[in-house]
Amino acid sequence: MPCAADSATVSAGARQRPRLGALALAAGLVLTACAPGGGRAAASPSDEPILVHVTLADFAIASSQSAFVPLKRYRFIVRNDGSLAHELLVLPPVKPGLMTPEAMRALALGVVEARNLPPGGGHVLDLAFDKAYPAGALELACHILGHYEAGQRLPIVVR
Ligand SMILES: [Cu+2]
Repeated sequence: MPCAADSATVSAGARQRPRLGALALAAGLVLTACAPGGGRAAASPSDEPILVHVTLADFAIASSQSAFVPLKRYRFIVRNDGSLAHELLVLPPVKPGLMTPEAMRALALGVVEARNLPPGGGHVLDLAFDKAYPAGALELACHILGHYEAGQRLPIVVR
């Protein structure tokens, strides 16, 4: 399967695709990952995003909340307290090696690339879930080789 080499390091894959990062930088470091029609209504002062604090470690993910509501706006404040770089993907569970990093990014509702999450680093991800996701359908995950297998995933629900 060609996926094995492709998923060897996500950071390598990310380096080949700087476009998203450049856009994120241009957008003021806020990577918005909203599905069509989901939560992109004009922000009003009374429509502040709900802050979600996500902490990455070697090799775990903790979040201030793991249950969400469709179409609400969330602002994920992501911190990497680990000694290694990590990434954060919001996507359905994917077994390691089954998908390329690119395919996972196409599937993901939101991504913070590893280059933006060095040890001690942090990043912000704005996200609105387009619909409900029952238990088992969605998770926060780091798919850098070996990290997911080591337990760096956190199931979430949207209902
Ligand atoms: Cu990781």
